[in-house]
Amino acid sequence: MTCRQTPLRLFGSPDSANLVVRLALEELNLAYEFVAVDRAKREHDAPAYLQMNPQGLLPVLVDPRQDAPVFETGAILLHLVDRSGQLGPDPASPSRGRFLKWLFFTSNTLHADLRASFKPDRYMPRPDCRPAFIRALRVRIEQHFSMLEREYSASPGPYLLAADPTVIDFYIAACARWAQLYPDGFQLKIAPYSELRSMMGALEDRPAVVRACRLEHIEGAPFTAPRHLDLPGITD
Ligand SMILES: N[C@@H](CCC(=O)N[C@@H](CS)C(=O)NCC(=O)O)C(=O)O
Repeated sequence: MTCRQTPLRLFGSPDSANLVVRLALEELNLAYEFVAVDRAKREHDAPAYLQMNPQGLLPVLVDPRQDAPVFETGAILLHLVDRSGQLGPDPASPSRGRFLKWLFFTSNTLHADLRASFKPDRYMPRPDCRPAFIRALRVRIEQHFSMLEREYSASPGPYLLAADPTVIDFYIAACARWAQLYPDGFQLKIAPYSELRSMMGALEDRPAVVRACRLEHIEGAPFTAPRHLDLPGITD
């Protein structure tokens, strides 16, 4: 009798935050099932989905070894690093603190500000205040990328911690992709951030990144020359 282990299950929609998790899963070569959630039909608001993530946000990772579904992109990434012992330093490593602080910065600050820039109406209901809100977000987001650019310049590179990528690089590259495509009223210009750009170029050459992007319906150079997806329901 063969005993088949239940694989990981990733819930997501093309080019949503699940992209980051997919990049890590493909790089780790882990078996997983992708469960498509139709954002146009607001399937992430359905009771069954809210039981997994009461925020109604993508992504969710169901790991049969865990006693509950995992949500929050940063938490899922850290879980995958700890589970696999790859794509990030272990807790005893001297670079663990550096790894954690930039992972949390990316999740709590960069990704959070980007989210507000994609949906400013949810954060600033008054339309007359929205242009000023968007301007402030733009300044913050550019400062975040400048800070990251300085950190990449200080690394022997091309990745944040050194010669090999960690989940942080995938997360930052995806944030840079979205910052160039989805903010309401502006697009980040990536050219001035040359270290970030070379890191993203190096990622684009990795077979796992090519595979993940194909599965997410992303065409062309996903980070250095991103293009909108021609699919319904992406940003609804
Ligand atoms: N802090 C969350 C943010 C996730 C997030 O913003 N997900 C978006 C897709 S990129 C989403 O589910 N949007 C649906 C909505 O806002 O209704 C995380 O890191 O997982």
